[in-house]
Amino acid sequence: MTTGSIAVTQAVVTEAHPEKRVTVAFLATGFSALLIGALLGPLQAFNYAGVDLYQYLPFLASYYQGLTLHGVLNALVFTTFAICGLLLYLPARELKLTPSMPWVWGAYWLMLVGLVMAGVAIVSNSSSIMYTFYPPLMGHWAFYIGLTLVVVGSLMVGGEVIRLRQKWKREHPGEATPIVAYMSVVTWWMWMIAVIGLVISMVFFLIPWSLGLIDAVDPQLARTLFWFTGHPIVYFWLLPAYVSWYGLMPRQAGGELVSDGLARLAFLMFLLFSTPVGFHHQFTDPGIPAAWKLIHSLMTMMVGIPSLLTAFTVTASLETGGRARGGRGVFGWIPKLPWHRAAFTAQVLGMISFIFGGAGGMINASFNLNPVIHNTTWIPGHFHVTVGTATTLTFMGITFWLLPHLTRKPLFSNRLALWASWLWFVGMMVFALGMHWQGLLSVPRRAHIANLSAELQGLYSEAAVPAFITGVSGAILFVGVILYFTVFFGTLFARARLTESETPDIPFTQDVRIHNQGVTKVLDRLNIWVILALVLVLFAYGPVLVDMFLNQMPIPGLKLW
Ligand code: HAS
Ligand code: CU
Repeated sequence: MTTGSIAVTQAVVTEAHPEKRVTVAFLATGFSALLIGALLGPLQAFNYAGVDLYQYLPFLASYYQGLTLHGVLNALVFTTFAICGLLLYLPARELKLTPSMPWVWGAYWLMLVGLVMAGVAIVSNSSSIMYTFYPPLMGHWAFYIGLTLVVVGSLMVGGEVIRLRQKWKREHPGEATPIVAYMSVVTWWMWMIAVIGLVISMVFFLIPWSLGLIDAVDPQLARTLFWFTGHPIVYFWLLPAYVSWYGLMPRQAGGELVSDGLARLAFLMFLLFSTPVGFHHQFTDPGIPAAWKLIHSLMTMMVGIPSLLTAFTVTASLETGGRARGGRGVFGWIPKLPWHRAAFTAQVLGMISFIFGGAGGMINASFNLNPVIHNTTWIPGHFHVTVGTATTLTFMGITFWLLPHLTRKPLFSNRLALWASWLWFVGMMVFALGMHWQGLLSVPRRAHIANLSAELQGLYSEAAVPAFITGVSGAILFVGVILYFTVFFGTLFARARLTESETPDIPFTQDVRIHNQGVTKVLDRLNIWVILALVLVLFAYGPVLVDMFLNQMPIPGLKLW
């Protein structure tokens, strides 16, 4: 093909679907953040093996600066940008509607400005306050404003997707929202409710405080507002993966979604129960009555249920694929699944990791078990098999078909992509083993233990075996990161073009019209469910927050680095 005709083909592609370009922008920015963040990860793993590599990196002033960069780029920036791409593109294409381009590009640029502001604040070592930014640790105002802009941009994207669904509903009376759009809209509504805590904290406390407009803030109140958003944010990271597991993966396995109703119900339960559970991060905080902590603990068990439903529905759906491909017997369908395709395998490995992430989560949420593992390395162990694998490996798997779909460029190498996926999975499982185990031996999280002072040497010698295991995982993950990004950028910058028939389609599992009746109709009345979700939040947080607002104990900021 000549360059001229390539340009023409591209023009046609982007004209028909201008949302492709903004999706690529969101993904490329998000994954670039992940590249930098993930390269810092092995340093943290080696730290827990007693090997201090920070001293060799002149551009990092401290372990805590590195940890802040790692957490913010991976958990906050990568996720939010990637989700804005995925949960804009997939529902828009399913509804066959084009988003308002100036609006979503506006959101992208706003988020990019925010990212640069927060990034400069961290890199200049003015905000080594980690991704939880608890006061009284005080960062630069650019850190708080930057992150707020990233959140505002995500809300703009979410608002646009909600608008698209309303438009679709008007044009299709009597039909239920198609499933991928349904799941996406529920996720965006959940996020809209979830961010209330963070926005209040930023606008009324952290930003004015960092600008010097107020002298002091109450750490307990700020922590509570943080976790108001900080728990549901983990479902904001998880649900886009679920969208793929329910809406796309059954088709990729060659099967079908076994229950549309259960899938919708699971998402609805996330809308209701994601937010009123934040105290499970604060079981050891003073100032929150034990009874309220217990209520949040019980609600957390409720929010485990939709994931259990998911484990059932998704496995059964994959089974239909394995059987359609000739699998027989109780387990004979498993080897028949398309394990040779990286786009499939990466996501199933993400699912498997989440079995362990979920089991650990239940332990964390238990009122009586939490004190054993709180603030130990168990917690990073937990969140690397949830957001670090279930979410991230699923997003990676999605890029293996989505990038070729969006850009009409061939995947750099399916073989390398498979290697990257397996190494990421094995590396994270080994990391989680080492970190959970060290946590049980009371090794603290967020501690520069490779650099203990002379009199503390040997303090954690009991944890030598899991410490070694953790170090090994750092090496495996390093190779996994390099391979994955070779595939990612190798695809993005490829010169070769796919023909129209070679370009992968979006593997929507359900392309049938669903009548809006019965249970589906009840589940589709989202306004009512959003109101109910708000009522639950008001019940679970109202009394405690009112008390905290009325009895604030503000203290000035600290800079400990
Ligand atoms: Fe968590 C701390 C409880 C899920 C992330 N969590 C964290 C932190 C992060 C995080 C980042 O209650 C640390 C925050 C910090 O820095 O302090 N978590 C839970 C519970 C769940 C849970 C009950 N967490 C997540 C998800 C995350 C995430 C999802 C990110 C994406 N977590 C806690 C608690 C704490 C906590 C406490 C605070 C602890 C403390 O003291 O600080 C549940 O949602 C989990 C439910 C999951 C399941 C598993 C279902 C399994 C599925 C896979 C099926 C497999 C298949 C494979 C289909 C019940 C769906 C088939 C295979 C074939 C071959 C076919
Ligand atoms: Cu949580």
